[in-house]
Amino acid sequence: MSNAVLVVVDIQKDFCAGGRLAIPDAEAVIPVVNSLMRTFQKVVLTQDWHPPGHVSFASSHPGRHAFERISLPSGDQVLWPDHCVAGSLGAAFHQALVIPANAVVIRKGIHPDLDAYSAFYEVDRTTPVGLEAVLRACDAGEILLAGLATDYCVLQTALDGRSLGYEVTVIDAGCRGIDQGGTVAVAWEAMANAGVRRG
Ligand code: VGL
Ligand code: ZN
Repeated sequence: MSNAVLVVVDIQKDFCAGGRLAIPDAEAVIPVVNSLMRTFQKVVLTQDWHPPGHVSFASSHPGRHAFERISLPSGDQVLWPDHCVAGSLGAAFHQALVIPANAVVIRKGIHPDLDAYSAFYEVDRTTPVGLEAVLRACDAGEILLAGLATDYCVLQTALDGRSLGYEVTVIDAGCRGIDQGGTVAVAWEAMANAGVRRG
């Protein structure tokens, strides 16, 4: 039997109420995630962590607005409000999160010209973010996923996990999405098609 690792995605102030890219009802995931974290021996938390002027920020593209899509060398990119700037208060974990002392923290989106949604690979699909190395070190064959946002970072982490051969369960009650134009429903469908379990 292989070990299961809990992966908690981007529960940061900027994605919660009052933050720069606030996700509706984001705080509702915190009690769910806190109780999951108490039951797992190995917990990984990710943090979206962008340098100022990051390529995913609309403000880095004169004349462009948040939530527009543009084409970049790395592919199609949704532009976001400035968010989770490395070291800023908005990039901090939400204060209500009870983080186990032995948790591993992985930061993603750290390269100025590349976005990262998945905790496995950046959007170029080749630059590793770090989760795979942690899973190998733990001899894990299975991940449970919860956090923000269902339709971006949770989705892409789940899909990459399946592509790499992991068993993946996404905890429905532990996730919330940005959901611009029905993207949460599309995300659940894509995850189901990839063999992701909905827990
Ligand atoms: C995320 C949009 C931009 C996420 C991160 O954590 O899902 N979404 N950066
Ligand atoms: Zn981001």
